[in-house]
Amino acid sequence: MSTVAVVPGSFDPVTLGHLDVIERAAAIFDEVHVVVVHNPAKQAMLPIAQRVALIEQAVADRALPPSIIVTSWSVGLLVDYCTDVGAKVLVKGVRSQVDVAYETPMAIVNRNLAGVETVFLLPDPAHAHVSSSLVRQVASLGGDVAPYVPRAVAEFLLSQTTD
Ligand code: COD
Repeated sequence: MSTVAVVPGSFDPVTLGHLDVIERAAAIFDEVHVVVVHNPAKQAMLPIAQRVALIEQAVADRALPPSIIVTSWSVGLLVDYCTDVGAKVLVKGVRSQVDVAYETPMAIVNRNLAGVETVFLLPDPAHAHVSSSLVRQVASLGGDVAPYVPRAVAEFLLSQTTD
């Protein structure tokens, strides 16, 4: 039986830390759905469709496996998406105790709601300090975000500031 996992996030924008988690999830599971979800607690920078397009481009540029599917979800619970695609596992990256504290209640609720387990992956130390909010801040102040994001994202953000 093939194993399906969902890697959810705001991905606003996708970073090298996210890509590392996506790539490692793809090495463990047969099929990985990268799902862009609106996080109401965060002020969005990019439209959802743009975030999906940038992840698709980053995955293609890295020649990551075709078993990675990139999409978005805005209707109801994330576990409803998991049930729809037959995913029994959510994959989250945890960089710190703050991430663990944020993710643990959601993991318990998602298991209670639909029997979906959450697998936590520790970050690659090279990217453990990277977050989308850091990238948004550096980009908005005109700094170089290339060390933190896939090439497609760096080029897109540069094009936005030079338009
Ligand atoms: N290295 C490793 N992992 C990282 C890194 C990095 N450098 N940066 C981020 N991550 C991880 C995060 O810890 C997170 O697991 C994931 O990547 C996505 O991060 P973000 O910042 O893009 O996305 P978030 O944290 O804003 O996304 C939160 C979700 C929208 C996924 C979350 O709120 C969620 O699961 N919502 C579900 C809504 C729902 O159904 N709720 C009811 C039941 S709980």
